[in-house]
Amino acid sequence: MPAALKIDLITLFPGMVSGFLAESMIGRGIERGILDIKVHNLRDWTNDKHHITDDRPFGGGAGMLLKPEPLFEAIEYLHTPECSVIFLTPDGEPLNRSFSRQLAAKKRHLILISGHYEGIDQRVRDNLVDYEVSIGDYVLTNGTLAAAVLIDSVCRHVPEVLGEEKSLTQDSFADNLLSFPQYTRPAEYRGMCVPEVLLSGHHEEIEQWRKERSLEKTRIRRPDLLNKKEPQS
Ligand code: 6GU
Repeated sequence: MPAALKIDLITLFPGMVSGFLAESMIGRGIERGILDIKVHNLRDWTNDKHHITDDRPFGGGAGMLLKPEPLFEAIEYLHTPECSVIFLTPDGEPLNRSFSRQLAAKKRHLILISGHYEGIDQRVRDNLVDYEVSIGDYVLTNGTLAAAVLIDSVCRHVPEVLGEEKSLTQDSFADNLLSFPQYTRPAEYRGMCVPEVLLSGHHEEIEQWRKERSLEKTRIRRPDLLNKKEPQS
């Protein structure tokens, strides 16, 4: 059976994600053949002796840009008719749950490009890239960890990857509310007690308590979510 989702990541730093891809839900998804995730070194698509991938910007200025040739050749090699190409960049559109879910639901093949934080030649962006994505308002030294974040957030929406694990319906954000506090045994630890209501067995009261705690936390931390009509899912 073909994988539910195929992802090719092009990066200068493949070692940054090898541990991530071997562990936990993603690691199991790959092991079980549900995910087909390959990491490619951009240097493999250079043709010169020194395997140069970057150069100085025309017009001057600080920093180095990824050259167009290796990226064009890499993407042409990995391209399939159904693939979407995503460039991870701090000036991209902010990643959110809705976008991750859509990718998981609609796409069978993603090619991810991770660049220097200084950027890549605009011709790659204009001609090859379908989506430009950022994971937040801060700058990382390169996009490889951002690509790992995107992979993680998309793959957990692939139904076969989630498997027996917890349903996604109780996630933070599922109904535009942050999650309520949770406790497990022991009921008392070093004098710290679990809220009485959770031990009471009264399901309606428990639901009510959880809803109130969620609302309270959301009001304090993310009041912007309370004004949203539609849940992000
Ligand atoms: Cl996608 N790349 C880099 N280099 N920095 C980021 C980012 C991406 N998203 C937030 N910061």
